[in-house]
Amino acid sequence: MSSKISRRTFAKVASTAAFASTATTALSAVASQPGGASGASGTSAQSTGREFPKGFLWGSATASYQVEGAVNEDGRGPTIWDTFSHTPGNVVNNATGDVADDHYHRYKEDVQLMKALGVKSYRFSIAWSRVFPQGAGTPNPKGLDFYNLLVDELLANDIQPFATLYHWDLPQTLQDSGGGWESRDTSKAFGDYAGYVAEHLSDRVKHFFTINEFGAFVELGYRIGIHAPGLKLPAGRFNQTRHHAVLGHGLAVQAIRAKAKAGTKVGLAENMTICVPIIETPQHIEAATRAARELNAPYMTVIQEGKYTDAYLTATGPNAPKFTPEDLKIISSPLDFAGINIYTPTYVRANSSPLGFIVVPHPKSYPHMASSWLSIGPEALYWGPRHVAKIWNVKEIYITENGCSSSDIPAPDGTVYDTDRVMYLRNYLTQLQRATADGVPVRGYFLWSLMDNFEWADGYTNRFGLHYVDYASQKRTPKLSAAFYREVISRNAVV
Ligand code: PNW
Repeated sequence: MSSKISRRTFAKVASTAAFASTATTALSAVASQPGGASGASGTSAQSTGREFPKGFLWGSATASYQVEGAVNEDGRGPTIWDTFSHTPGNVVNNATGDVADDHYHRYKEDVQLMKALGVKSYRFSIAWSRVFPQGAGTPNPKGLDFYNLLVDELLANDIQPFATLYHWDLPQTLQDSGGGWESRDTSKAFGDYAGYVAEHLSDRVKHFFTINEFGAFVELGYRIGIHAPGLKLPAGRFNQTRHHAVLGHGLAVQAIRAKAKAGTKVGLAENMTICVPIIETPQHIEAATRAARELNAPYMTVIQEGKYTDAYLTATGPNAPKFTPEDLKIISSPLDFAGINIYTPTYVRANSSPLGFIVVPHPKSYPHMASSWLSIGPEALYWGPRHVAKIWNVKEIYITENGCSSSDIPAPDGTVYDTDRVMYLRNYLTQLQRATADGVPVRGYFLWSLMDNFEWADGYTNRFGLHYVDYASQKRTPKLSAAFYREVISRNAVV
């Protein structure tokens, strides 16, 4: 290298000019043939020892309001996200989910994207207000029809449907009548809706998730106010809202058990705080394990244990939730599996405080993906399922979401070379493989997301998809990460 060119300049010139400009290839040429790269060839990656267990279920995920569009079709009732996104100032560029990915009309094409990836399962959510436009009362058969069609299309393509019953699009009527999840009536209505859906879909849908991310929609929607319904409730009312959310989950579990066909399984999809020991020593591991119980006290812990931890009740004091022993029994109704959404780590160390742990905040220089909250910590995918298996003896675990946002600008050849997403996924999957190798019973993984979509308050600015969506034309184009994921699936190994 000429001494006049700095190392950084050299790297930049080499990567952008010399190589990228010759990359006229489509992604099919980037990825090797399925299964063709194993073995002793000097050019193939070594994947021996990085395999996932036989039968590991690879999938991808989306949610109704983020992809469907068609908000005024076939009798769908308005939701808190329609109201929130249509209120100026709430979402970046005042974007809404009115059209989103138009998945409501393009679901067949989208199932083909899944088929090309090789996923064997798809996690989608059902829009409550399509099925019960008023949240309760008279069902709307046309609303359920869409999910009947989607499920049939998935099964015809050998893809197992995993349905989430609540991914944040609460019928507006329930918000108007009693303050949404602030009211026990919403918990009750949710149970009834869940039972109705299970009754009608469980001949073909064998896995249901009750609620997606208590830890996000309750906190962001009712305490911080940056998600629908945009409230900043005082502590007492807020903690009661948390309680009604877990109660709604429990009522839904009971209703599904009562109405679904035999063999139907039910669980939840929670974005637990993932406590990672700062160093893997016995003391820090023990501290992280204690932290995992305490930092998830209002949701996962009460669901698994049927009690709020003493520390949670002490900390909330006069603002603690009001509940009966019967509530706790409902909330902790036995589950068939646990789903965990995992994006970021929370580092924990042992200390001499009464609880025996303390959270170590991320330093200012800590790296994150395009979304500023999305701190990179692959070990979260090891410690999350390990804690759940160890603390609560859960025998069947799914990673119900993992993935990342990236700037995703198409190259001149039209492809998004999202090497940063591939880096993120490869590192996280390495830690997930480590968990399975250690005997943690992780049965499947749903990558968020199948395609770019409405990213809540960020609108369409943060892209999480394996497929790039041109929102003007609705064209979907596989990114480099789609080719990577296809390779992982076909080899059932980290590649
Ligand atoms: C999850 N945070 O949301 C949701 O389940 C998806 O609907 C969403 O698109 C995806 O993750 C990516 O954001 C989260 O601020 C939103 O920590 C925010 C946070 C975590 C998860």
